[in-house]
Amino acid sequence: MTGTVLYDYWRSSASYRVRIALNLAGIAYRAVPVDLVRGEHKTPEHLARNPQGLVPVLKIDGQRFTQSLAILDYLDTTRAMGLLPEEPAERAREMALAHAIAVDIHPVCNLQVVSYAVEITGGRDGVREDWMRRFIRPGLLAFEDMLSGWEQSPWCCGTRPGLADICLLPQLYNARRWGVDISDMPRVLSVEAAASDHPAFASAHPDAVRPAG
Ligand SMILES: N[C@@H](CCC(=O)N[C@@H](CS)C(=O)NCC(=O)O)C(=O)O
Repeated sequence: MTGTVLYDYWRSSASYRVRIALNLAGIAYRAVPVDLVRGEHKTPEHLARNPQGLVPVLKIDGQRFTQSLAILDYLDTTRAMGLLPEEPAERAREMALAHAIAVDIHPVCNLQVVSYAVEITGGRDGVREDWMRRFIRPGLLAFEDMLSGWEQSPWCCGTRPGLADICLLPQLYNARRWGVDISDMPRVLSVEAAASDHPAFASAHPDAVRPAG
């Protein structure tokens, strides 16, 4: 295995997290799209990469990794990215922010979960949108409250982008995609503004990596 390869899907939040981190670390990579809508993540080829049948999968340093938070931890540790504060209490608080999104909001809004909710409600119009709004808005409101413990300048937890920001931005993309009202979340909105001006975040955005056609 040579070179860094990211198996991802342009709209996948977990993949978006890894793209941001690779960009922040300055690691060049080749993206191999795994189309979730076409079910390519359930093919034998992809299941051989990740038995969970999920993206992302990252090949790097001659190894293969799954689970975006584990991948972020590997990049942070091996590339000294400083994604988390060193002080233990601050570190635990920033991890809590990241987990509030990646462990609590994101899994219930995953494709297979929402598709099943639509299926068992007979495919009623609007179920997908209702489901997304039901979980994303309260989750982000709590995140906004959790941020009150930090001096924002301009990122979630200080002057440089960290783990919380890497988890937040993909979730905001989804919030906007599903019409979730975030207008009453000023701290979240200010992080979004900071990211829109940052090349590592901007070039990881789904619209910047969407395959042609
Ligand atoms: N905890 C995993 C979650 C990965 C995950 O759920 N990926 C989604 C895309 S964001 C996926 O592959 N979904 C396929 C499906 O739901 O069928 C991680 O952080 O990597």
